[in-house]
Amino acid sequence: MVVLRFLRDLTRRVFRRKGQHAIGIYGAPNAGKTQLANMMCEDWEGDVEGSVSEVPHETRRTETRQKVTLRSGDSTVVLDVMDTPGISSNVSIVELEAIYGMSEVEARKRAEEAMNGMIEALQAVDKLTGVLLVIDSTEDPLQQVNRVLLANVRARNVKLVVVANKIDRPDARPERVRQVFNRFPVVGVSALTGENMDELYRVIVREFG
Ligand SMILES: Nc1nc2c(ncn2[C@@H]2O[C@H](COP(=O)(O)OP(=O)(O)OP(=O)(O)O)[C@@H](O)[C@H]2O)c(=O)[nH]1
Ligand SMILES: [Mg+2]
Repeated sequence: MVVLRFLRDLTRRVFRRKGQHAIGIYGAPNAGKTQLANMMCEDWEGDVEGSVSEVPHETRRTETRQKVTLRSGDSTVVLDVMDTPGISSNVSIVELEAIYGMSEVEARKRAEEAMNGMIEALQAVDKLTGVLLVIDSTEDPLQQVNRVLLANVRARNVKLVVVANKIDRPDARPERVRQVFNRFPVVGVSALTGENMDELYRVIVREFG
Protein backbone atom coordinates (compact mmCIF):
# COMPACT_ATOMS: atom_id res chain seq x y z
CA MET A 1 0.00 0.00 0.00
CA VAL A 2 2.73 2.42 1.07
CA VAL A 3 4.85 1.41 -1.90
CA LEU A 4 1.94 1.94 -4.28
CA ARG A 5 1.26 5.40 -2.89
CA PHE A 6 4.95 6.27 -3.17
CA LEU A 7 5.02 5.16 -6.83
CA ARG A 8 1.83 7.08 -7.64
CA ASP A 9 3.20 10.28 -6.05
CA LEU A 10 6.52 9.86 -7.82
CA THR A 11 4.83 9.37 -11.21
CA ARG A 12 2.68 12.46 -10.66
CA ARG A 13 5.69 14.55 -9.73
CA VAL A 14 7.73 13.45 -12.74
CA PHE A 15 4.86 14.10 -15.19
CA ARG A 16 4.02 17.46 -13.67
CA ARG A 17 7.61 18.62 -14.00
CA LYS A 18 7.87 17.33 -17.56
CA GLY A 19 4.79 19.23 -18.74
CA GLN A 20 5.52 22.45 -16.87
CA HIS A 21 7.59 25.15 -18.46
CA ALA A 22 7.70 28.80 -17.55
CA ILE A 23 9.67 31.45 -19.39
CA GLY A 24 10.37 35.02 -18.32
CA ILE A 25 10.72 38.00 -20.64
CA TYR A 26 13.41 40.24 -19.17
CA GLY A 27 15.34 43.32 -20.24
CA ALA A 28 15.84 47.04 -19.83
CA PRO A 29 12.87 49.43 -19.60
CA ASN A 30 11.38 50.16 -23.05
CA ALA A 31 13.19 47.23 -24.73
CA GLY A 32 9.78 46.02 -25.97
CA LYS A 33 9.06 43.17 -23.53
CA THR A 34 5.32 43.81 -23.26
CA GLN A 35 5.06 44.38 -27.01
CA LEU A 36 6.70 40.96 -27.47
CA ALA A 37 4.46 39.26 -24.87
CA ASN A 38 1.45 40.80 -26.60
CA MET A 39 2.62 39.64 -30.03
CA MET A 40 3.06 36.09 -28.67
CA CYS A 41 -0.40 36.14 -27.07
CA GLU A 42 -1.95 37.57 -30.24
CA ASP A 43 -0.28 34.94 -32.42
CA TRP A 44 -1.14 31.97 -30.21
CA GLU A 45 -4.06 33.02 -28.04
CA GLY A 46 -5.84 35.59 -30.21
CA ASP A 47 -5.72 38.50 -27.73
CA VAL A 48 -3.25 40.80 -25.98
CA GLU A 49 -2.10 41.07 -22.40
CA GLY A 50 -0.36 44.23 -21.20
CA SER A 51 -0.04 47.95 -21.64
CA VAL A 52 2.74 49.20 -23.95
CA SER A 53 4.14 52.72 -23.58
CA GLU A 54 7.10 54.86 -24.52
CA VAL A 55 7.23 55.95 -20.86
CA PRO A 56 9.71 53.71 -19.00
CA HIS A 57 8.56 51.41 -16.16
CA GLU A 58 5.14 50.92 -17.70
CA THR A 59 5.11 47.33 -16.42
CA ARG A 60 5.63 47.32 -12.66
CA ARG A 61 4.25 43.91 -11.70
CA THR A 62 5.06 40.62 -13.38
CA GLU A 63 2.14 39.51 -15.58
CA THR A 64 1.91 35.81 -16.37
CA ARG A 65 -0.08 34.30 -19.19
CA GLN A 66 -0.65 30.65 -18.33
CA LYS A 67 -0.32 27.78 -20.75
CA VAL A 68 0.40 29.44 -24.07
CA THR A 69 0.74 26.74 -26.74
CA LEU A 70 3.44 27.49 -29.33
CA ARG A 71 3.98 25.42 -32.44
CA SER A 72 6.86 25.20 -34.87
CA GLY A 73 6.81 22.54 -37.57
CA ASP A 74 5.70 19.31 -35.90
CA SER A 75 6.75 20.40 -32.40
CA THR A 76 4.61 22.00 -29.74
CA VAL A 77 5.46 23.49 -26.38
CA VAL A 78 3.14 24.75 -23.65
CA LEU A 79 4.58 27.66 -21.70
CA ASP A 80 3.61 30.05 -18.93
CA VAL A 81 4.86 33.38 -20.29
CA MET A 82 5.91 36.04 -17.77
CA ASP A 83 6.22 39.68 -18.82
CA THR A 84 8.41 41.39 -16.22
CA PRO A 85 9.13 45.01 -15.26
CA GLY A 86 12.18 46.57 -16.95
CA ILE A 87 15.38 46.08 -14.96
CA SER A 88 17.50 49.18 -14.38
CA SER A 89 20.03 50.22 -11.79
CA ASN A 90 18.50 53.65 -11.50
CA VAL A 91 14.87 54.73 -11.71
CA SER A 92 15.12 58.43 -12.43
CA ILE A 93 12.38 60.43 -10.74
CA VAL A 94 13.77 63.61 -12.32
CA GLU A 95 13.48 62.07 -15.80
CA LEU A 96 9.90 60.94 -15.18
CA GLU A 97 9.04 64.48 -14.10
CA ALA A 98 11.05 66.47 -16.65
CA ILE A 99 10.67 64.32 -19.78
CA TYR A 100 7.37 62.57 -19.20
CA GLY A 101 5.58 65.40 -17.39
CA MET A 102 4.65 63.52 -14.20
CA SER A 103 4.02 65.20 -10.88
CA GLU A 104 6.55 64.45 -8.16
CA VAL A 105 4.03 62.23 -6.33
CA GLU A 106 3.26 60.26 -9.50
CA ALA A 107 6.96 59.89 -10.38
CA ARG A 108 7.89 58.72 -6.85
CA LYS A 109 5.06 56.19 -6.80
CA ARG A 110 6.02 54.84 -10.25
CA ALA A 111 9.68 54.59 -9.19
CA GLU A 112 8.90 52.74 -5.95
CA GLU A 113 6.57 50.29 -7.69
CA ALA A 114 9.19 49.76 -10.41
CA MET A 115 11.94 48.96 -7.86
CA ASN A 116 9.70 46.46 -5.99
CA GLY A 117 8.68 44.86 -9.28
CA MET A 118 12.31 44.45 -10.32
CA ILE A 119 13.24 42.65 -7.11
CA GLU A 120 10.24 40.33 -7.47
CA ALA A 121 11.15 39.61 -11.11
CA LEU A 122 14.81 38.82 -10.39
CA GLN A 123 13.82 36.46 -7.57
CA ALA A 124 11.54 34.59 -9.98
CA VAL A 125 14.44 33.61 -12.30
CA ASP A 126 15.04 30.58 -10.05
CA LYS A 127 11.74 28.97 -10.97
CA LEU A 128 12.06 29.35 -14.73
CA THR A 129 12.92 26.98 -17.55
CA GLY A 130 14.17 29.82 -19.68
CA VAL A 131 14.68 33.52 -20.11
CA LEU A 132 14.06 35.66 -23.18
CA LEU A 133 16.42 38.60 -22.81
CA VAL A 134 14.97 41.43 -24.90
CA ILE A 135 17.42 44.03 -26.14
CA ASP A 136 16.53 47.17 -28.09
CA SER A 137 18.92 46.66 -31.00
CA THR A 138 19.17 50.41 -31.63
CA GLU A 139 21.01 50.67 -28.29
CA ASP A 140 24.31 49.48 -26.85
CA PRO A 141 23.92 45.77 -25.93
CA LEU A 142 26.65 46.07 -23.30
CA GLN A 143 24.43 48.08 -20.93
CA GLN A 144 24.90 47.22 -17.25
CA VAL A 145 21.37 45.84 -16.99
CA ASN A 146 22.03 43.18 -19.62
CA ARG A 147 25.18 42.12 -17.80
CA VAL A 148 23.25 41.84 -14.51
CA LEU A 149 20.61 39.70 -16.18
CA LEU A 150 23.22 37.52 -17.84
CA ALA A 151 24.98 36.96 -14.49
CA ASN A 152 21.66 36.01 -12.87
CA VAL A 153 20.82 33.51 -15.59
CA ARG A 154 24.30 31.98 -15.55
CA ALA A 155 24.31 31.54 -11.78
CA ARG A 156 21.22 29.34 -12.12
CA ASN A 157 20.39 26.49 -14.42
CA VAL A 158 18.24 28.57 -16.77
CA LYS A 159 18.43 28.61 -20.56
CA LEU A 160 18.79 31.92 -22.35
CA VAL A 161 17.59 33.16 -25.73
CA VAL A 162 18.46 36.73 -26.69
CA VAL A 163 15.90 38.73 -28.65
CA ALA A 164 17.37 41.64 -30.63
CA ASN A 165 14.20 43.69 -30.92
CA LYS A 166 13.12 46.68 -33.05
CA ILE A 167 14.82 45.50 -36.25
CA ASP A 168 12.22 47.54 -38.18
CA ARG A 169 14.05 50.70 -37.14
CA PRO A 170 16.68 51.98 -39.60
CA ASP A 171 19.25 52.45 -36.81
CA ALA A 172 18.88 48.87 -35.53
CA ARG A 173 22.09 46.84 -35.28
CA PRO A 174 21.11 43.25 -34.44
CA GLU A 175 24.53 42.05 -35.64
CA ARG A 176 26.12 43.93 -32.73
CA VAL A 177 23.83 42.05 -30.29
CA ARG A 178 24.83 38.81 -32.00
CA GLN A 179 28.51 39.70 -31.60
CA VAL A 180 28.22 40.49 -27.88
CA PHE A 181 26.04 37.47 -27.02
CA ASN A 182 27.80 35.01 -29.32
CA ARG A 183 27.51 32.14 -26.82
CA PHE A 184 23.71 32.20 -26.93
CA PRO A 185 21.02 31.92 -29.59
CA VAL A 186 20.22 35.47 -30.79
CA VAL A 187 17.12 36.19 -32.90
CA GLY A 188 16.47 39.59 -34.47
CA VAL A 189 12.76 40.49 -34.51
CA SER A 190 10.33 43.34 -34.60
CA ALA A 191 7.72 42.83 -31.90
CA LEU A 192 5.88 45.76 -33.48
CA THR A 193 5.55 44.47 -37.06
CA GLY A 194 5.98 40.75 -36.35
CA GLU A 195 9.05 40.49 -38.62
CA ASN A 196 10.98 37.24 -38.04
CA MET A 197 8.70 36.07 -35.18
CA ASP A 198 8.45 32.63 -36.83
CA GLU A 199 12.19 32.19 -36.37
CA LEU A 200 11.86 33.18 -32.69
CA TYR A 201 9.08 30.59 -32.19
CA ARG A 202 11.28 27.95 -33.81
CA VAL A 203 14.14 28.75 -31.41
CA ILE A 204 11.82 28.91 -28.37
CA VAL A 205 10.36 25.49 -29.15
CA ARG A 206 13.86 24.09 -29.72
CA GLU A 207 15.42 25.59 -26.58
CA PHE A 208 12.56 25.51 -24.06
CA GLY A 209 10.54 22.52 -25.30
N1 LIG B 1 9.85 50.41 -33.69
C1 LIG B 1 9.60 49.52 -32.75
N2 LIG B 1 9.11 49.93 -31.57
C2 LIG B 1 8.88 48.98 -30.63
C3 LIG B 1 9.10 47.60 -30.84
N3 LIG B 1 8.79 46.95 -29.71
C4 LIG B 1 8.37 47.87 -28.83
N4 LIG B 1 8.40 49.10 -29.38
C5 LIG B 1 8.03 50.38 -28.74
O1 LIG B 1 8.90 50.61 -27.64
C6 LIG B 1 8.19 51.23 -26.56
C7 LIG B 1 8.31 50.38 -25.31
O2 LIG B 1 7.63 49.15 -25.50
P1 LIG B 1 7.12 48.26 -24.28
O3 LIG B 1 6.67 46.94 -24.83
O4 LIG B 1 6.18 49.02 -23.42
O5 LIG B 1 8.52 48.10 -23.50
P2 LIG B 1 8.80 47.31 -22.14
O6 LIG B 1 10.13 46.66 -22.32
O7 LIG B 1 7.65 46.42 -21.79
O8 LIG B 1 8.93 48.54 -21.12
P3 LIG B 1 8.72 48.56 -19.50
O9 LIG B 1 7.44 47.83 -19.19
O10 LIG B 1 8.62 50.03 -19.19
O11 LIG B 1 9.93 47.93 -18.91
C8 LIG B 1 6.74 51.40 -27.05
O12 LIG B 1 6.59 52.70 -27.55
C9 LIG B 1 6.63 50.35 -28.15
O13 LIG B 1 5.64 50.65 -29.11
C10 LIG B 1 9.61 47.20 -32.13
O14 LIG B 1 9.88 46.03 -32.43
N5 LIG B 1 9.84 48.21 -33.03
MG1 LIG C 1 6.40 46.38 -20.17
